[in-house]
Amino acid sequence: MKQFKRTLVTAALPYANGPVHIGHLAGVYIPADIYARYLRLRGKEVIFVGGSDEHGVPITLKARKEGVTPRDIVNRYHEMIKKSLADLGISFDIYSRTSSETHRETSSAFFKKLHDEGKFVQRSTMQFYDEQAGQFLADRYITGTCPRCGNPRAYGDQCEACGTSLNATDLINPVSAITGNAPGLKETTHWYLPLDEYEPWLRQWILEEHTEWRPTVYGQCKSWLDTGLQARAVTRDLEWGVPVPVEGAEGKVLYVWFDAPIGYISATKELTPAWETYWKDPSTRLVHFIGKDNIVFHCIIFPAMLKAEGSYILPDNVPANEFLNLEGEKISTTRDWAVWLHEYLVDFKDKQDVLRYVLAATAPETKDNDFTWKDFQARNNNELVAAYGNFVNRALVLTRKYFDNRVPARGELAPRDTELLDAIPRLAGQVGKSIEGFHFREAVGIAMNLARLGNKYLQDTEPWKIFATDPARVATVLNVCLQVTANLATLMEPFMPFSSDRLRGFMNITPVPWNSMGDNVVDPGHLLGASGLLFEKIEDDAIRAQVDRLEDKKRRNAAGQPATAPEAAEPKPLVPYPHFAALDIRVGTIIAAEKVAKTDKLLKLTVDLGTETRVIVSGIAAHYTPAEIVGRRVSVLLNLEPRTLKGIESRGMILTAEGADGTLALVAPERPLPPGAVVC
Ligand code: B3M
Ligand code: ZN
Repeated sequence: MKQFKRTLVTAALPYANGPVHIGHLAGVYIPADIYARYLRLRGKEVIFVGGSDEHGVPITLKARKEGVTPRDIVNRYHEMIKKSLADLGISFDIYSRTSSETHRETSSAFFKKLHDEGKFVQRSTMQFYDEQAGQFLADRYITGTCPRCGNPRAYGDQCEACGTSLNATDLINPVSAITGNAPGLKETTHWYLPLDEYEPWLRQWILEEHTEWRPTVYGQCKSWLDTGLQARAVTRDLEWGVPVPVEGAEGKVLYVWFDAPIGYISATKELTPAWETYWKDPSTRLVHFIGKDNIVFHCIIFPAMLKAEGSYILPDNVPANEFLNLEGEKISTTRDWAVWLHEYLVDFKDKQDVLRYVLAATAPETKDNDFTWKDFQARNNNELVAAYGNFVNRALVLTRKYFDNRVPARGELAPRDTELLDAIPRLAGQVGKSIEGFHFREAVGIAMNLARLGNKYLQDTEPWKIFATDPARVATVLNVCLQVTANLATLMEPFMPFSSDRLRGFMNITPVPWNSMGDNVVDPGHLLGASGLLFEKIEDDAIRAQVDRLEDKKRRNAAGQPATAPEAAEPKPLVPYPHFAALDIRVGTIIAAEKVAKTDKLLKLTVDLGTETRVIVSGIAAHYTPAEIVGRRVSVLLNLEPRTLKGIESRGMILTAEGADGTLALVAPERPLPPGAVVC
């Protein structure tokens, strides 16, 4: 195998249109973090980059649905995703975002170079257009039946069911995701990457040179190559995105899947001035962690872009995971059928490692897998508490009890003792080999085996029964146990960093280097720290609450009620009184109302505030018609910074309330107060 000097680990950039859930974690972020942490522990040169994918139709669809701007959406979710991943211990060296200026410059320059070197083909074609919405329908703005697998909800650029990348005109029975109408066709010009020209090279690079890739990844690539590649448009008729940096491209942006992978490069630029060493020096190993629906973009399209550009290295491996289901059903954001990371971190405070462990131990590495709360509870109680935690706890408690909390000196080792001590470097080597082979389920299982062996050793030697008669033997047994315990803190670190830190605190030790794992890592006489429980039992009621929450979602979905916005359940952080007092909220009366063109969500309202009237744009067109809202009293937040929505300057905000079932109502005084009355 080729020798590399350093590793560049990337994790797929989550769309900043919603929180992350356990599917994202199991598919991408936990395996990537295990891998990056392991390489650091081995003393290897590694950087781990990620960030939010902030362009593309998923963002603008969400903004349209909420009647806000795409910038509002990405700012909300970028911070939420970044914080929740950090709180789970996903140890990015940088978590950036593709709306950054560095990314705009980097992706524009990348496109410009290919354009100026004639690597694109410019074509005018008929593309789907929604007359009522007044826009072209690209990517998720259009859905239809996948010509390859029959999935009825394929998107204009990809079918997530079979992973195939599509041109919108490939879809059968296409429908506009904006109005639901059957779309018309309208001529437009775009720049295409002629993937077909890279097919011979891709066949050689993947099918000949990367036979070591996961069979699921290799198989998908082979199947697309065997079907034959087509040129792919890398620009779009959209407003939100990186503007196409060439003449004649007004109103066009880079296709999100052209700019997003370049986000890995931009993030690296923001992280280190040595970014070119990572991206252009062939002694760097590039590894992309992704979900299976992203394989075509990371194994076919992005490599073709890199090849066309000519100065970059190519991915050495792309260990894509399959999908994780939840309680037997596909995870779904729209149906709110998910375990959201930010909610988990509140409901299971300080149990980050339990989720990391369970998702590593059940990772969908070779086929889709299923997360159940029952299994989550069982693995915590029967493996983390009963094996790992129990072993560590007894070793520490008995040492405190019999040897004044100091590591006892040991006597002659019995074969039983040597057998356990020899298992440490052997199993550590196997864990390392599994991680290096991207077999993380296997790796965490082997690591847990060392804890199980320790637990069994204690149960077999029963030191608590023989201390009165043979304290010297007990000293030897506990010395052996404490060597194992100190090694476990390192061995478990890639999977469960929080408990490893806690365990080292209990032992009052610095980390045992991975390359030094084995016997004699804690010296006789060493004073241990204050100990506690490494893991706590998870009781049935905590699991019942989660299962009930899912049952309730299932009922709401069955009744056709919209799912609760996951973030709505979250109480916002406390604010100091002055922050509230700074808000200037007044009573107003709506004196005129009209729909805003090119959107079905916004109303332009003229509001009488007593001493003045204002124009305010509000995202309530799905809930009120202009006719029925004129004359209504409203509460208006006056001193909100003005914003321009669809070309209209909106000065203020109409306060509304939304119920769990999606019903929306105006917030207004329940008595007839005059316009201008102060709300406080
Ligand atoms: N934003 C994630 C997805 O398809 C996509 C990954 C980009 S990685 C460059 O859900
Ligand atoms: Zn399909």
